[in-house]
Amino acid sequence: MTTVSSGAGIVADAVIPAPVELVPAEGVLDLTTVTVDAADAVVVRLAGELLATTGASVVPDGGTPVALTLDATAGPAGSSSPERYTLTVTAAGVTVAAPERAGLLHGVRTLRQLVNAGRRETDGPLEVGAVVVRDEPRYAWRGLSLDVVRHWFGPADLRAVVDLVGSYKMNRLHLHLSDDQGWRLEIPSRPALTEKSSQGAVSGAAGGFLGVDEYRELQEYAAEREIVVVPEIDVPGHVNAATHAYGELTPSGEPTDTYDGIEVGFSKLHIDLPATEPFLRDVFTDVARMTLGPWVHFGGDEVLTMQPDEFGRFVALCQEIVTGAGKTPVAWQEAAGSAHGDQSAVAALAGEATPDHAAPDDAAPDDAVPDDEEPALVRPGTVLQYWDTRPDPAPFLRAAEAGARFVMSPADRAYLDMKYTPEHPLGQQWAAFVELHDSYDWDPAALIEGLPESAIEGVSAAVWTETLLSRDDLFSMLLPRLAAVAETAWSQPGAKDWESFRSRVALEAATWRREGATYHPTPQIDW
Ligand code: TNX
Repeated sequence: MTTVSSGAGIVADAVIPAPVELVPAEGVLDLTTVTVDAADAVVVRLAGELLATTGASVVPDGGTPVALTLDATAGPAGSSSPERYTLTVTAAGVTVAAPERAGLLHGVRTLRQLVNAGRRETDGPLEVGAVVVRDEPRYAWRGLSLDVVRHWFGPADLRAVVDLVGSYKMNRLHLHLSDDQGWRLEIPSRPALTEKSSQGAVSGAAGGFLGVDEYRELQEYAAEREIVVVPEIDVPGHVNAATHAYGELTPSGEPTDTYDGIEVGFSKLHIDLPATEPFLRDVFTDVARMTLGPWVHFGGDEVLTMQPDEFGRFVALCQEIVTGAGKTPVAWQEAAGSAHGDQSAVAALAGEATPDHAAPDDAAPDDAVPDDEEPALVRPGTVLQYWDTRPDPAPFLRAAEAGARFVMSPADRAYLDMKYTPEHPLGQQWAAFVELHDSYDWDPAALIEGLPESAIEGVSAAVWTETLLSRDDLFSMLLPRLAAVAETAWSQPGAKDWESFRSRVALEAATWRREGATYHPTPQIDW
């Protein structure tokens, strides 16, 4: 990226994630009063809302013109990304050109950061230096995975998260909606899930759930901002909320007790019980029907006490149901057929780390490890979310060959529930301490040796909420690290620069302060 500071108070190097190309020019534009013009009324409204957060007055006409136009020739030379855009600021006005509405919003997001950077805290002038930005993302999937089970975050918090994610041009919000402690999405065909299992959370905290209408409204709110909600119902492990609601899912027929601890890996479904397949069909068919986006995540992680054969049957069945319901399946990396077979990897992870990831007593025997001849479990197009960087890469290469796509969430970089440092009051530490630089300085294409870059769909930060009780707790783990993961997902490796990022984060923090967003003041930044 070209980076220049052009004159008093006008900061060009202020954009997170770093754009492909940013060329400052002569002149300054006043944005105290703006008038947005676009063919699409929703785009006009959203652009107005975004620009109003800078302090600009948005008026129907007569303000500084901000013209948003669909234009297939926009973006960096040779770009074919549907999200590309060109932002042009001259002394006369602003234009954003993009082939699709996502690019129009991205251009306005960039403009907003440029205005905010010049303005710093509350008092600076509402102006921006002349500039041309041509930009496109490196990866199509740039997301945040959020656990709303261990602690419940309701619609207002989720809308705030959508806004935050969007401000860094991320476009997926993956919600972890079921686990041992609670069930967070109304399923019309299985009402007991939320009637009996939605009210708990970790350590007796209050639960909650999204009703059918709330779920639709949240997705619509996100979709307006070009963010797709990806729902996760986690099976065949992490299912105590389900077995509490429906005793027929357990071998004894008795419902399990509620659970409010933070251990993982102890609960599971049983493929051969007569109630299991109808349950999965009902749940995933309803979730697919209620979901606006193309993906449904069926979990598949940390099933520590299941034989590989049974696990493989679950993976096949879930993919069949989700695909049959018209959606693309997403699953944690275990669905590639490695970690569930190679219990040594999971047990090692557990043993070294914390008792919360305790090794199971009845882990599968070593001879359960699939050999190289075994066919991949995943279907072409299935998206695998990669989190544990330790297992043998062979099953992932096999999955890629079978047509699987990869979303990278390496726990030691992108798990934003990890403590920043040993002293950090919130978070866990089983994967690593993850300071800002750790979440910045990694390459998604270098994680799995031998994986072709073409198999990488993108990057997702993830935040698990065992220790996070409030929106402030959550935001203090997301900020500033979400900005680092967003840049890793959007920007080409050559456009990333840690020293530049440090100064851009410091500028961005003025916006967080002004908008009341809690962030962690890591000593790695000169705030
Ligand atoms: C692992 S990584 C989990 C979650 C926990 C998290 C805590 C993965 C797919 N599952 O169940 O909440 O660790 O950091």
